[in-house]
Amino acid sequence: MMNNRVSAVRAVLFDVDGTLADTERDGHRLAFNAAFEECGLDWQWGVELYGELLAITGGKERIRYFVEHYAPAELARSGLDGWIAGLHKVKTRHYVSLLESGGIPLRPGVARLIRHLRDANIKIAIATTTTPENVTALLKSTLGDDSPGWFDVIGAGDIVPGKKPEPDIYDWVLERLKLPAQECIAIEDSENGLRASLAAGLDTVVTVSDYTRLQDFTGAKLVLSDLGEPAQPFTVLRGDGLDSGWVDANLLLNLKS
Ligand code: XBP
Ligand code: MG
Repeated sequence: MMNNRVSAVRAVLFDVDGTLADTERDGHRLAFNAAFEECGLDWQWGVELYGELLAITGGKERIRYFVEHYAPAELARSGLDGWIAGLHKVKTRHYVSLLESGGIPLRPGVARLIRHLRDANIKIAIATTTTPENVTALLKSTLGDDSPGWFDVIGAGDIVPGKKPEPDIYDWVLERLKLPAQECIAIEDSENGLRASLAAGLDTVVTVSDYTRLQDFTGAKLVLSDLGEPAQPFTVLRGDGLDSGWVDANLLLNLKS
C-alpha cells in the first residue's frame, strides 16, 4: 500500500463560528433578534428554532429561508434581496458591537493552539461563511488588535459563490496559501463545515459545539470535545487522540499517517 504520510503540516485552516468561539446561540442569534426589533419586525429566533435555521449557512440565506418558511407574506416585498441585505447589515452592526464589548470568549485551546502554530512556523488561515467584519472583530476582541495579521489568509463571506457545505471557501484559501490540501488540516465544528473541508481534500479535526454534537461527522480524522489545554484535556468522541489531551503540531502531524 502506498504511504501517503506527509513530512510536515504546513497550514491549519480554522473555521470560525462554533470552532474559534461559541458564537451562534448567544452571539449571532441575539444580533439577528436585535436587528429584527430595530427594523420593526416581530420575529424572535428562539434557541431551538435557531438550531434548525443553522442548517442554512450564511446569515442572508438564513433570513431568506425563514421568510420562505415562517413569514411567507414578506415574499411579496419588492426588492426582497436588497431588503434582506439591509436587514443583515443591521444584524452585523449589532454582532460586531456585541463582540467589541468582549461578549464572546474563545473556546478552550484555541488561543494556545494559534500561538503554538505560529511558534512552530505553521501557517494559519481562516475559512468561514460568516461576514469578514465579524472575523476581524472576534479576533481583535479576543487575541488583540494585531491578531488578524497573524493569519496568512482570511477567507470569509460572499467572496465565493457557494457557502459551506460547498468546498469553495476552502478551495479559495488553499489557492491563496499556495499549498496542496494534503499538507494542511482543517478544524471545524459542524457537519456542513466538515462536508466543505472534506470536499476540498482536507483532513479535518472536528471540535463539537452544543448545536452540532449530534451531527454526522463521518470522514473526520478526529472528533473532540474541544482543542484541549494541559490543565483541561479534551475528550475524544471519535478517532485516536494518541493519548494526548490537547491538539498541537505533533498530534496534527500524526493524523497524517
Ligand atoms: C457560520 C455561518 C454564518 C453565521 C452568521 O459560519 O453559517 O452564517 O451563522 O454569520 P462558519 P453571517 O461556521 O463557517 O464560521 O450572518 O455573517 O452570515
Ligand atoms: Mg462553524
